[in-house]
Amino acid sequence: MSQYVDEVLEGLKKRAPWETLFIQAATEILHSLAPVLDREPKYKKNAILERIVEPERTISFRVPWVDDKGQIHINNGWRVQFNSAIGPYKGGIRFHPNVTLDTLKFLGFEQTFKNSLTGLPMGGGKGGSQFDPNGKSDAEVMRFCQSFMMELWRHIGPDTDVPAGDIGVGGREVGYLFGMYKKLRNEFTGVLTGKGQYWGGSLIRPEATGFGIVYFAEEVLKTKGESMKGKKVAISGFGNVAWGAAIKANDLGAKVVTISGPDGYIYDPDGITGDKIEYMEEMLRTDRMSVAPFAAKFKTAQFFAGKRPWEQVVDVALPCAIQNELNLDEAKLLMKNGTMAVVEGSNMSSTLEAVEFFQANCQKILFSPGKASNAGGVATSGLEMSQNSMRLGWSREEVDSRLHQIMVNIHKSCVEAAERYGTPGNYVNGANIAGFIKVADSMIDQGLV
Ligand code: 2IT
Repeated sequence: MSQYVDEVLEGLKKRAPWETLFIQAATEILHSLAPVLDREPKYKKNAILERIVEPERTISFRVPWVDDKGQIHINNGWRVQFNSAIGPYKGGIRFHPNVTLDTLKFLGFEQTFKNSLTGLPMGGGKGGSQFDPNGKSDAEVMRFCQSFMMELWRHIGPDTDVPAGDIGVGGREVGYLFGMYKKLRNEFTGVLTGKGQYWGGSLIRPEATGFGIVYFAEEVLKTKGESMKGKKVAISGFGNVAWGAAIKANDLGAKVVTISGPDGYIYDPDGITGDKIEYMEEMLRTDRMSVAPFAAKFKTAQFFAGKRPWEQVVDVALPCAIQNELNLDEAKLLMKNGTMAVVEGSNMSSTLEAVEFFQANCQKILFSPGKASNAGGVATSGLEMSQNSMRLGWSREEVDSRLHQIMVNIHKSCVEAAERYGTPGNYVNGANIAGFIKVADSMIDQGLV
């Protein structure tokens, strides 16, 4: 069956050889599926691989906006509606200067499997723009978001496609997007998640991705009779995901010694706690490109310019910044330094070579792919959708306990699927297989559409 996998991958490379991120994501996922395809001929017979790698719909639009000086700018806007076999399209919107359609295809494809793993009825989608919110005024961000929604509104809806935040899209942006949707549609619905707490947002949604990563890491460590307590932890990034992970790692008694930005990383042997975590939010608001100010403010912290935190000797590594932020050399170094677990927080944090290395060494270093360990964010978005549909809101404790249970369940699904298909301890295979089966069987049930 690996021949079927190779044929489909070759087809993708031929159609769009420039889509390197999407091809990377597809290669990792499809390679994991070979044992399932061997056992179940129905997937090849129904051309499931050819169908699942093709987004159901891709919307591409112009986003014109005016800056504070009156100058006109044009950006691209996209929404990739990847797969709706198990629920409405669901996934974030990313505003980042490097975003291309390739980025959003990789993210939408990953999202399809991730959302399936949550056990909630959500299909996969992703959207975004190369608009760079860094250095823009609130008014400029508002005008951009409004212009973006002036096209997107006709393609989304609470039962069709429910976007949320991602890199560069937080509470402020979701607010501006929601406001314009509501005005155009004249409807107050749960069309976006990550909303403000007074207008339909779920408690814990801001923390959820980071909390979920650490809940997952705890489950991963448990398989070796270990826990987060007393562990030295390297986190990369300093945005929403890194922030939530740092809070929960501290809660569980671990010591967070690094965070990072595009300019380098911070090492703080005293641990990043309390007001240092609060300061991460302030830095993000000021300049998304730089963590250097952290070392100027906190005397125990050191700044390593142009470096990544994976050179530090730590027990647990949580990459929480962006795709391909951990390469093969760094994977080898982490293992050499005795790191017990690498639990991805960003989507596709590790390069394909690094993932293959981790898979080959999964008895020596535990490795979890983002689509499993960062699924707590979208899972809590799913809980926000449920609360919106019921027109009521759950307490922090209720949402947090559901989130925790979902992460425990995802971990269990990954472990069981990896064992069932002959690769125990391989969370990459486990996540891809468990996510795939639900989507693929639903596609078969619903016929060729
Ligand atoms: O990558 C992700 O899972 C997200 N950006 C969250 C998506 C969501 O719909 O909450």
